[in-house]
Amino acid sequence: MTIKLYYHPSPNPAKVALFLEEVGLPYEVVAVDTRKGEQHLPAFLAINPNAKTPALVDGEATVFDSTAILLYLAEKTGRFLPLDTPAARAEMLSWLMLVATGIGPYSGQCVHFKHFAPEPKEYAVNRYDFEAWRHWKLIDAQLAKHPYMLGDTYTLVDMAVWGWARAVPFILGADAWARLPNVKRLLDEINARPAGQRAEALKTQHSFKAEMDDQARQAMFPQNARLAPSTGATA
Ligand SMILES: N[C@@H](CCC(=O)N[C@@H](CS)C(=O)NCC(=O)O)C(=O)O
Repeated sequence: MTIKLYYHPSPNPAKVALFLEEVGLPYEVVAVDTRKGEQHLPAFLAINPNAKTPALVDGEATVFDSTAILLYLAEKTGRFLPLDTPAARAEMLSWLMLVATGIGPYSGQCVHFKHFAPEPKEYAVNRYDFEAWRHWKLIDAQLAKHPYMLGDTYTLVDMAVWGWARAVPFILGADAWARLPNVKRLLDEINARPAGQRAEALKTQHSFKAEMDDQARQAMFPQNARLAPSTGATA
């Protein structure tokens, strides 16, 4: 049975698309248009109760959360993992979780407050910009030591970084690459790989809503319903 990838052209689903393309496993893309609220449909919640993309169904196995999916696919295929030693595995898990719990959430909140939140937001922008930069500088320093996150070999951790690296100018600002040259190097290298190009092309093969209008804000920022209309956040 063909693997189904529940996908939106965003950082977390992109990581998984890249892995699938790298290993050449056949898969079918199921578009989940989060700006139309499709992540909240009962059929999707049965696959991912967290109402976020990506999720993956592989026969009897259902996996949600991009990091869980990367590990699932790496273990299933035996590909893009480091050496099977306690030390190498410990290093892999540490960096993979730093991307999952640091890069992803802080970059996501940085984007939210810079680009989508109503004023006043100076405190939040300052915190999340600071924390996003702090995490990205850790990744850049790691990539300054060797070509890939875990050394000389391209692994699932690099794919996890790639998913978010594509969005760095939107997260940190147009001039961010001058301060993150090693992240940029990895991004360019993966973008040039055939699998990177196929993963990137997925967004052009399915139609997704681009406007961040009332419907999109209600679907993606449901917390705003609790705010008074005068804040401007509910529109
Ligand atoms: N920890 C989750 C986060 C997933 C996530 O935030 N996905 C975003 C796209 S990158 C999404 O589906 N957002 C829609 C929403 O928040 O309603 C993962 O790594 O998969």
